[in-house]
Amino acid sequence: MPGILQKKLNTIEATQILKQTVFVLLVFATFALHLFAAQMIEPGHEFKDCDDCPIMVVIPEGQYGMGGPPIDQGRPFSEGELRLVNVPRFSVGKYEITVNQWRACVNDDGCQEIKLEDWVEGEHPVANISWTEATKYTKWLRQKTEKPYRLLTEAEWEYVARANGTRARFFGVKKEEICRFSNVYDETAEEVLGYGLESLPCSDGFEHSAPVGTLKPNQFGVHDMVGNVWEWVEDCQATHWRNAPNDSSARVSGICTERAYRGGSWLSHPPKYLQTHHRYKFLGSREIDLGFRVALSLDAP
Ligand SMILES: [Ca+2]
Ligand SMILES: [Ca+2]
Repeated sequence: MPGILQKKLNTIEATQILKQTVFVLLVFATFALHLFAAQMIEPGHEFKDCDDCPIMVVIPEGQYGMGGPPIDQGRPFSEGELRLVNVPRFSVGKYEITVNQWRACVNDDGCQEIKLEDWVEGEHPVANISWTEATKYTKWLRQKTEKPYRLLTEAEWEYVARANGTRARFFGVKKEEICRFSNVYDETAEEVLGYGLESLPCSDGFEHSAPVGTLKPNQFGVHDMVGNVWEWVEDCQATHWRNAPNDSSARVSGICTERAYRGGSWLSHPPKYLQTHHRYKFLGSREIDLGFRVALSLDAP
């Protein structure tokens, strides 16, 4: 009997040790998961959801005055007052969507072939695509990743372009230095293309579009917000900010056959750099210097 009792005691002790070990492992795993999740949403964190997917950057939450301050040169009179916008933490494409990324969508029958200009290579931003076609890409990305990828809203776009800057025109960068961050209609472009447009007083080295990420990123680690190609965003046409959402969501009322686009291009010269002025195009329009990038909310299911 004492032997059987001892065996039972040993079994109970072993079971308790096993339970304690499992408990400690579970606590450790939970802590590690929380730590990993926290790092995933840390501003500046980069990730991508598949091999062909765009690299995303986590953008910090914040609040800013959307629109041009009265002191901004070239500020349109019709723009109205600055409006306070609250932006939750979200993620945005580090680069514009490239031709190679578009081709991945074409190969999966999610997007249609596009006409490429002679100078365009695989890592150049895709252009010559309409707003409707850009949203087919985001639909393909949603199906591929099972995550709600989408275009940026106009408020998100401006928040990322400013990257904590207070000025809207050039987003606080001196025009003599804009070529360090942006592929614009610069001295190189005027020298090679000779369109007779007023060029910006600097040289970025590209007369057409440039491979994405060639120039320096902004304070949020995002490239080519200003220049390279203009970028389609979600919002519908409206004449002023009044009644626009202040939570950085898109305005989807108004004239929705016209959609907003932002940011300037390799073909943009100073008068087109009035960044806060509303610009809209018919959603079926295609331009050789108009592309897009994508966004993904972090609180999305
Ligand atoms: Ca240029
Ligand atoms: Ca751009």
